Amino acid sequence: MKGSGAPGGEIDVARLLPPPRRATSAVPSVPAVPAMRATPEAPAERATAPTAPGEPPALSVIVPTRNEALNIAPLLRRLEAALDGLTCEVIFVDDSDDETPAVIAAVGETSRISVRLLHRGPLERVGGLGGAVREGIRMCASAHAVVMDGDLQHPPERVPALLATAREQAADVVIGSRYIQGGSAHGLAGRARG
Ligand SMILES: Nc1nc2c(ncn2[C@@H]2O[C@H](COP(=O)(O)OP(=O)(O)OP(=O)(O)O)[C@@H](O)[C@H]2O)c(=O)[nH]1
Ligand SMILES: [Mg+2]
Repeated sequence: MKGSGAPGGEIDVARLLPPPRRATSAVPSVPAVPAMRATPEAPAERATAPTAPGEPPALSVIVPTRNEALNIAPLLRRLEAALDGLTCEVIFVDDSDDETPAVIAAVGETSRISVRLLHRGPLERVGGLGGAVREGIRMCASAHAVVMDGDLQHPPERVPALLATAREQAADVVIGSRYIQGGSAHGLAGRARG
């Protein structure tokens, strides 16, 4: 989707990131949240709904977004339904030039899921999509993170199965693939792409 008008990012240093941690199947205690300066490497985060103090969420969902305004509400609705009963945070790492960050903030206000937003301005978009995923992983409060696209090509309904596999097998990485038994390319662009 294309749009216009770059929304400004209000800087809130009170809601900055936990230190990077290696994902394991064990759920760690909550680390103290250090103060960090906003830099192009670690931009300040705007949180629409803070992660509850105390226990970390069971799952962090990282969604890189670039001009996905129309997809945010359906994505969050489907995640809410799919992850019902699970403590969860959704971290949007957004490099949009359209109204996507404003939509994330608005939808996040009423979401059952804790919604966190890191909007990167035009000069902060280190590494593009890959850099956004890396930032999202750095931000995770949970020991388990799932990365999914914001354009509804990755079905939120599959997330619980990914988490269950990670837990059951103590796996470091679990992937969904169209090539495994029962896999499907439904909704994806090209037959040849993985
Ligand atoms: N933060 C961030 N997100 C991006 C960037 N480029 C793409 N994205 C997001 O990353 C996800 C995947 O991007 P797509 O362009 O759909 O990539 P794709 O699924 O491989 O390609 P298509 O098959 O054409 O959909 C989507 O949620 C995009 O909004 C970027 O530069 N920064
Ligand atoms: Mg896509």
